[in-house]
Amino acid sequence: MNIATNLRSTAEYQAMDAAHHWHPFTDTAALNAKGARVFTGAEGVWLTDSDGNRILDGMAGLWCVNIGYGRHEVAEAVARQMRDLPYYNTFFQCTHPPAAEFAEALTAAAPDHLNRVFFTNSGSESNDTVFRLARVYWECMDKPTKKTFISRKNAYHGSTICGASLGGMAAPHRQGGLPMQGIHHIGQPYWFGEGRDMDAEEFGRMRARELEVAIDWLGEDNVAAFIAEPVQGAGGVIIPPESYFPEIARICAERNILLVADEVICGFGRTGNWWGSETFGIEPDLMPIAKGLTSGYVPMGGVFISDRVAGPLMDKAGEIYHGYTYSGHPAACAAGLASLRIMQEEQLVERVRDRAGPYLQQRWASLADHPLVGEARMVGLMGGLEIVRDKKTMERFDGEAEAGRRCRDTAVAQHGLVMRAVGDTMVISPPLVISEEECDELVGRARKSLDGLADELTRDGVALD
Ligand code: PXG
Repeated sequence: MNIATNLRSTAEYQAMDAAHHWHPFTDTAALNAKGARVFTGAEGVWLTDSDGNRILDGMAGLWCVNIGYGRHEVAEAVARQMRDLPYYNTFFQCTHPPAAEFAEALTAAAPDHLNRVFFTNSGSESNDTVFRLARVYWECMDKPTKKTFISRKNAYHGSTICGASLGGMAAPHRQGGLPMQGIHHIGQPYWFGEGRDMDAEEFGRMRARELEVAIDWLGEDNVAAFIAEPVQGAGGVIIPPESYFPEIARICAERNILLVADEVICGFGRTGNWWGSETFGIEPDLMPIAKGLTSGYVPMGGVFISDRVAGPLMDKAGEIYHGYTYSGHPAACAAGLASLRIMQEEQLVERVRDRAGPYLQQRWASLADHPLVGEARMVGLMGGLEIVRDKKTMERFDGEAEAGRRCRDTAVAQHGLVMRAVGDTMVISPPLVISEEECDELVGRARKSLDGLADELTRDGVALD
């Protein structure tokens, strides 16, 4: 609680913000008409807003505060680093202790074949880096025509031009003439949304085989890589059927296509293993990371580079003309190291795998008996819940009912719970430190939010079944 440090009223912050702050992914006019929610402090899984409300953060910020809020070890590590060496670059054959130590510690925690890490400042920059490195790799392999990336519809890979183009969401592509050239999208393994008339495993194999069809169509000599989130996060916590990734891995290997696992959300314990790639049994050639890398305390991203890719790059590429002023920023590395140590010392990943994950999964699954819920799914500590109008037919509400948006708003305003709405899919991704009691709170509040949604829809004359 640090209300005391609030120097101004909620209304004053909202007014300043409305006048001068342009928000990401926001309808600015709509936001300014009502004013932003002002957050002032946080501890563990609990946020405090400027009116003194305590809100359970079911989203770990934006899928990132894996160690939870209020870990002073991180603040102290960053402060110490800022006093010793607040900045130096890692260009021009220079390094510094936090970059070297963090690179070593991270690659020790990564799968065995990933022994190098390039640092960025965000997940988007990580994916831009992947796009460039993969193409340079194929140039080194004397296959310079291998340039196209295959991605998936409804994927999220960031907001730079390349990241937004790799992403497969229709709305961002409608603005500003995206996607850029050289990217092809195939279908996603979203069984509840798109495959319920089929056996889930059969559907998973079918969607994976779209990759083979796309490679044939584009020509194997033109395809550089396939990129996928192990579990699509922003797309609605889409957990692929078990059949999906083995088939993807087979196709990438047979067709000589790099496999990129975008672990920006799934990395650092989210799926109950250190890496989503482990959960789904794949060995990516490049692995972008961010978010849980520093638990969001300081902005940072990175790309793990496999031995397969690093070898030819080192042997043949010479200088690769790619890097960011803040690649390996000392304060970010210090934050990352401190966060990683907390995860390791407190065995947070094992905790998610063995205790918190199974506990919340079972509690979350209990929501499936709610009249508005078509499916409640979860892996590790990331969950999705499908709101439906008719539980028997799984028919959804039409978009105008705005069921997801209403549920989210009710959750935060009436029941003190942050959930995300992806259309009519509610998603959660709480800090990995969430206790069993807090899991109960989360699910209890989610249920009340669903009840509130039902009342609101009835009141507004939306037909329920
Ligand atoms: N890849 C994945 C898989 C992501 O989830 C990015 C890349 C881009 O990271 P940066 O750090 O550039 O934002 C992300 C980010 C949402 C939401 O509403 C999700 C993200 C970002 C913002 C909002 O679910 N994921």
